Amino acid sequence: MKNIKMIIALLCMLSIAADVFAKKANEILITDTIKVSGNCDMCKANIEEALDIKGVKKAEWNKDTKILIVSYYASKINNETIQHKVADAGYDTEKFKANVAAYDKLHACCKYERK
Ligand SMILES: [Cu+2]
Repeated sequence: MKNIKMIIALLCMLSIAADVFAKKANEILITDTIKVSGNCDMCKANIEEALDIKGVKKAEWNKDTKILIVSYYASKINNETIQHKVADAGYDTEKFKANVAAYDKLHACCKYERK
């Protein structure tokens, strides 16, 4: 009897572990491309650092194309929040204008032309 209870308990734990595992595997990874204003390698570092946050798996900005390629988990973050984070760091995105105070604080070489 004791053994049966133990086995049942063990099976329960296993099924919980399997559930957690399944949820992890089911996480939807989205990759978006977003146009972000900027000039140089320092901008690249700033933009990518602003996206060093929970839910973002990878962020890469290209200074020549001004395109940010960002991969993120749909359950943790969304495109809009990501663009907000970039705008908060002082860079215009497709959707949001940069935070003015943050823009003013950018290094002289990073002060891209604002439309
Ligand atoms: Cu720069």
